[in-house]
Amino acid sequence: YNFRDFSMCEATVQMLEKAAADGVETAFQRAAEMKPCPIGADSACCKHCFMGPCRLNPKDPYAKVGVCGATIDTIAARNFARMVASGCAAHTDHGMSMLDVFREVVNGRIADYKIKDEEKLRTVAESIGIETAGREVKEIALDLYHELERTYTQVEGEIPFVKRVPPKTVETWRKLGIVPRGSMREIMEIMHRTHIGVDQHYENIVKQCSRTALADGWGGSMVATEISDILFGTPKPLVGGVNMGFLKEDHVNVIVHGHEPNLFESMIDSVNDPALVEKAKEAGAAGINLVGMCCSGAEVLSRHGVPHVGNFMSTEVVIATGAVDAMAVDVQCIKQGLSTMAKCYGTKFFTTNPRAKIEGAEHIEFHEHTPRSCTDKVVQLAIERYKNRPGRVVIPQRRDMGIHGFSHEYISYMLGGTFRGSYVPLNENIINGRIRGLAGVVGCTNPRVRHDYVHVEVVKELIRNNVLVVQTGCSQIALAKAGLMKPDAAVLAGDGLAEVCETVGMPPVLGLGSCVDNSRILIACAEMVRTGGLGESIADLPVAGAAPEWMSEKAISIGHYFVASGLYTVFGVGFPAIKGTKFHKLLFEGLEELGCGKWGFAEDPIEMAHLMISHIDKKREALGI
Ligand code: BF8
Repeated sequence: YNFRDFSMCEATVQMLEKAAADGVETAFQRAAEMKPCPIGADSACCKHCFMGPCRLNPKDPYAKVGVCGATIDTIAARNFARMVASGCAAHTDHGMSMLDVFREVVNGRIADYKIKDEEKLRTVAESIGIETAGREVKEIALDLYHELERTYTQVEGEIPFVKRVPPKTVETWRKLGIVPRGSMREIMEIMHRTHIGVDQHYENIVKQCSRTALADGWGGSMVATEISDILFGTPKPLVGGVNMGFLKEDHVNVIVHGHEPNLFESMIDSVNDPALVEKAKEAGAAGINLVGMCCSGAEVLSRHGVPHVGNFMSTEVVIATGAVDAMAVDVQCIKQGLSTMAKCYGTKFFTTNPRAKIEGAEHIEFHEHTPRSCTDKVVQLAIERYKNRPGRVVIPQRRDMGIHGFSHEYISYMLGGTFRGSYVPLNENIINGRIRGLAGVVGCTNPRVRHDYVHVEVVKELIRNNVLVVQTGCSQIALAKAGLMKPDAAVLAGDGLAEVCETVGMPPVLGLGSCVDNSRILIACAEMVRTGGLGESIADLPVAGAAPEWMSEKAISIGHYFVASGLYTVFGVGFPAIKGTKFHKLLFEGLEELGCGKWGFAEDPIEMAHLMISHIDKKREALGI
């Protein structure tokens, strides 16, 4: 293989070469050797009952129906719905774990964490109508806990954060019957409706997709973001480093990879514990080096500036450095292949969450009441491995510095100034045309396309056309490695955007954190509407989204909550629907006619950027700006 075709990340290519020389294969090779099933890729198969599995012909989708009579529209809509349900479940279960920690902290049952950001606690509480004036922090926090619990359990009526949605957008949702109840109810209903012989009208299935996806974006994901900010601090811009060069040969290297920030927060305490540092030194190391990967990493990069060594498609190859003494994982996007990889290189590989055990990994359970018993043990075992490092260590010498940690609060502060934090300047710059619009470029990396490349090219084309880009997750890491998270990247921006960046001293690409932090984009959109001058609903905004290298079901849920919220969202790689079918038409055209946003698709990054730009221009024209 020519590994440069696999990835544009130099460090990843270098480690792919090393792994190949060591006789070890990764997801890149497995993808190249296993072409996607052409029927499954078009979502033309159904295995919801055992009269099948049934396969339709993607080239002639209406020629056949399943054994039960299900049409291509029913089959594809049901498959899509189950992806939304799973993605929503992942985000909302993560949010619920954060809420569990919050409840225990508020009740004084966890000593290791505390409410770090009281100001954020008050703002979030006020945003959903909780009285804060003259009240104790604990009282407010308890009320907030009970309100937010409804995000999950509410049987009837609207979830709390619907109060943050622009009224006109909520009006559309009410008209369509898609205002979310608690996510448990919505996910349960999707699973019921997609069972054999229940909902067999693609329009009705898509309706439930919207409702469930909204329970993710304005529910579970938003709870995860807001509670994490309250407990661990709201991110503010800071200089942070990305890439494999942040591993240190003479240190004990510990990687945390996954999604829930509490594991990482406690690991930060463990690696700074003087007794453990002393132990590392006794073992001959200069110290302990903690770095992150994937979304856990993106979150602590934003919040604390902890270095990040790579996104989803770098998680296996990083182990080929031989420098990783321990990798601790919790939930989501953890490849089972890591277990084999860790075995090959003698890396200690630990699962920590009861929801996610992996054959071959050692399980050290993380309990939020006694978190250090897990993280200290991981560090101790990492020190053991350092002492007996089995092989040669090769660390790609690449380090990319950039600015990270732009919360939606900080965007308003940065553009509005210390004394009048507001979205007025952003809106003004959009209205006067210096900024053409806003784009959220987010999501995974996927070995079906050249790693990082589509992200980087889409974003470059957007900023060249004066579109301000906000980012999360693995996409943010791709752009950080490409050097676009620095203020001097403004030279790559069009004149208008460059002028704004230079005046404010900000990069043209703003990193907001992990995938659940896509909820920050929703809040930014709500603020833009509230501020005025850009229409009355989210669907009026000159804003678009993209997940150029998506792969996870979470990405589908995110894409669909963007769409249901009113945004145009373009995916790359492939799309699980057949062009020309009624289901496809509904997602790509019909939803917009109903007052929502719509889906788009393009494989080519330049085409993808221009689909987004045309949409932004269309919205500008409708606004008369
Ligand atoms: O939630 S961007 S590969 S790490 S799914 Fe996974 Fe995709 Fe990365 Fe985080 Ni999001």
